[in-house]
Amino acid sequence: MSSWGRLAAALRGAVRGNRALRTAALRGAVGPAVVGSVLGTGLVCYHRCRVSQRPVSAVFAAEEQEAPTPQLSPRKMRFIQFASVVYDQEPYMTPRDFLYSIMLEKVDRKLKKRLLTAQEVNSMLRAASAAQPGTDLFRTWGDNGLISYTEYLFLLTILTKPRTGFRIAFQMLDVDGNEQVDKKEFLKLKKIIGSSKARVATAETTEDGEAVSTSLQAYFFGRKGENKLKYQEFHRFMEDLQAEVQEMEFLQFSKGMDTMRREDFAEWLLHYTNEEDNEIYWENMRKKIPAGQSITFDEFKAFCLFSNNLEDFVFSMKMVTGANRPVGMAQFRRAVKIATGHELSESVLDTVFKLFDMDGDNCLSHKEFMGVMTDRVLRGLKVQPQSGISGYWKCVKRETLTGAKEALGNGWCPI
Ligand SMILES: [Ca+2]
Ligand SMILES: [Ca+2]
Repeated sequence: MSSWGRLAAALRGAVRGNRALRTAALRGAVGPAVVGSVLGTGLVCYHRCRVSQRPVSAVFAAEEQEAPTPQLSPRKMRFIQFASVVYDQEPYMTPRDFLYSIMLEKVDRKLKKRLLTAQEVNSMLRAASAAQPGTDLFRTWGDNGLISYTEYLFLLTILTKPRTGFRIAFQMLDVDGNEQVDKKEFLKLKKIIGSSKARVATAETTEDGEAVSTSLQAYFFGRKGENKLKYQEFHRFMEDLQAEVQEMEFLQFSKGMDTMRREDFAEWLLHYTNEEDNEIYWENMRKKIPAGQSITFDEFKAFCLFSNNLEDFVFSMKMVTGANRPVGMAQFRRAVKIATGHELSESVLDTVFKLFDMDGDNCLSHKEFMGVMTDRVLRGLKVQPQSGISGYWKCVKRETLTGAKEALGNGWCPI
């Protein structure tokens, strides 16, 4: 196995390792403090809603009491932590909650979850069915919308997938292969990535009716669920969502300005990495990166596109170097171009190289770069994945690789 082949293996190991670490860290952080804490509020509420089916008012009154240990995945705990509304005893995220869950490590909730009436939900669904596509869709919806847990999982996967996976994702949704997805097919995906049998049973009873029950369903299929979703619309939705989150992250780190300084970009790069390790990177930055240079939104977007294509990058890197050695900036640039079809700007490349080059040889080894990038890419996915969701994307990936293999012919070497 060549160096970059090992890198791919290491990358997979690192992702697993990081996930395990994160999961452990999350458990450590929330475990003792869960009851009576902000997160505990949601957990206790959710758990009791599900288990005892008691009225929500009684649940909220009982928030401070001890609760049995809930059997919830870390990702579900994260969903409940950020979800700010409850309808029919189920917690939901608003579109604003979803964006916050991507951008923020945790939410410091000062208010209780809002209990929605049927009338309020109807008005949200009406608004969602009339919404126009765009890169401000979720921000326009704000708190005026409902996102279910399974949709949250679905949206998270969209954020970190390369665009080559969009077509396959659509085809998997389009069960009967008629080039459009209807509401019934969309709900099947929800069952695929749903967390448990109990959850699926609930979904069936509440969602098999004619009407739509969440903002995404209303947006894709209309208020009565009668519309069909075409690939073009699906692709646009995925692109817009990626762009919307990128724009918000850019504005967060540029402090609302049109460009971000190179140190802001470095801060964004290191945002989701292990804090204990970061001081050495800041030291690198202080020593090597000149002040007064900035990065535009387009340069930032190109880097985001690249970070969603890391596996393709590893593959193209292997083709570019073909040997067991760290890579210089020129080779790195070329591999990025092959993997994404786009160039990274000089400022972005230079920042990446100077920040992550730990041994000062002006090259990046896989250890120097990929360890940090895998953390970076995981973003809101930093908890252990659902088996359903990873199974779905594993299938998407397998199909992508099969296509790549056909395209590359004999030159193919699996990573
Ligand atoms: Ca279909
Ligand atoms: Ca180096």
